[in-house]
Amino acid sequence: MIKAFLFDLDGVIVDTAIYHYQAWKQMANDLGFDISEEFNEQLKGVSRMESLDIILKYGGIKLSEAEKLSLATKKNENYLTLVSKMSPADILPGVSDFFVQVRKEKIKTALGSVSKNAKLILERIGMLDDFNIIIDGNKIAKGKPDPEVFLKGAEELGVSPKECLVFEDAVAGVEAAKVGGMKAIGIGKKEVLTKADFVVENLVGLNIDELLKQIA
Ligand code: B16
Ligand code: MG
Repeated sequence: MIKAFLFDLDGVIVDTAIYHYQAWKQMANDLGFDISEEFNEQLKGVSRMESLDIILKYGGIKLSEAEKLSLATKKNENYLTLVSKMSPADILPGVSDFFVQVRKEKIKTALGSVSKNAKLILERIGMLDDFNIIIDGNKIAKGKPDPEVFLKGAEELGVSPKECLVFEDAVAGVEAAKVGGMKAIGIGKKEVLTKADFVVENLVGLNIDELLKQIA
């Protein structure tokens, strides 16, 4: 029996991937190379420092830890400038209606994001109060596909992993949910999110009762 829904942030509630991409692209360009939007796909759900390592490897650049930290800080400043303009209008289609159902059905909710900026983004879009628990990059040591972020969410909500349903758009996120012993709804393409228990394009028109039947 599912008692709690655990939501990823980027790509499920809001689309911040485009801002992460713009800020990383700026950094890469400053270093003398470029990254494509396709390349950016593999950074979804991956932590800030891990993302930086992937980009630097791609650009064939080796740096000291101090230099890397300085680049990550600068990227984050640029990213924060971009997300500071976000508002409730940036909530992805179907999300608000879905949360009306979630409240009606009295399902517990947690946010499970590896972003250290998760709270700030929820504040910008006016959804801070929609989650009983927020697990973000400041509370975890390991990023997805490690299940830590979702297991902590379940623990703080007082439910077992098998009572949780995770909503994820990233391959690494679906993997994290499954490794944690949870069911996962993939948001995106079936061909990409192959390990999800059920895949939907987005949350538009999604009915909770029907969804739970699909994964029973
Ligand atoms: P920050 P999620 C993730 O959020 C993003 O998908 C990923 O691209 C980003 O690198 C990561 O957060 C860290 O974000 O730099 O803000 O700490 O998908 O887990 O909600
Ligand atoms: Mg995501």
